[in-house]
Amino acid sequence: METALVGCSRSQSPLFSLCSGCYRGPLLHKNVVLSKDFRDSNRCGLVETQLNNQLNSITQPVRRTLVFTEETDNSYVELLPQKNLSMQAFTLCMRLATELASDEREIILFAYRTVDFDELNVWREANSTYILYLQGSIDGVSFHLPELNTFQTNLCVTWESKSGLTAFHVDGKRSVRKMYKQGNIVQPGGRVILGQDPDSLLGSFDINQCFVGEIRDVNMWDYVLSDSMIGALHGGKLFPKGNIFDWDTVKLQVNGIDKEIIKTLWD
Ligand SMILES: [Ca+2]
Repeated sequence: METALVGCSRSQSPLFSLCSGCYRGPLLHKNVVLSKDFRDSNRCGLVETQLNNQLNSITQPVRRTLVFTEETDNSYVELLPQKNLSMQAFTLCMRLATELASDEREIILFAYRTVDFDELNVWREANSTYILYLQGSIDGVSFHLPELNTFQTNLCVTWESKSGLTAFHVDGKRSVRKMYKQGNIVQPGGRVILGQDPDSLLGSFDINQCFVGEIRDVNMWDYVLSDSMIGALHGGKLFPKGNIFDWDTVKLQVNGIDKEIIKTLWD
């Protein structure tokens, strides 16, 4: 597939990863012409606005969707990160759809496990709260959020060690902020999987905790994205590439005895 280099900027703002790189993707619209202001600008706000306007005319590129069609206690998808998960802050986003009602059971949404700990886990609990756990699964921070349902929900969670501030975003709207694990550092050396809760490294799964439904657009950054960036991301207007996971390029490995129940679709 032909690739388009849509735009670059010389700016290095850490808040806008767009501003420190270029959009590369399928050449879907050959008539995109960047203004001289865009090419020469060092101001992220201007770059963001102009890129917004110009990307609005581009069709979204085709993306992978993982479909977990049935419950299993042995099959999962491993994500291979671009760099290790030694982090003092992060933003994790994903699009989820499930018909497992909250009064049925808990569901693991994202699991990063080291040998010793559930280092960074995200759950939808049976009482309809959402919980982030860092370094253990005892004292998580919980939020009351709208239900996941059969349509895709864009769920993001942000955390920063320095302040301890933690928040969820659902379809671009932020929850209240809460304090959690101030001073903690997410440790490297673990494995990231979707679909199962590992009680040991890549094992000890429980069929009553597995994910059933669809997952796509799993992106992760080792810094906190602003509310406006997460809102723009939800709207599909920007492409701030995740520097831990970039869903467009992340390597996925489907594993397990019943791995055929996990389908990879392109839509
Ligand atoms: Ca478990």
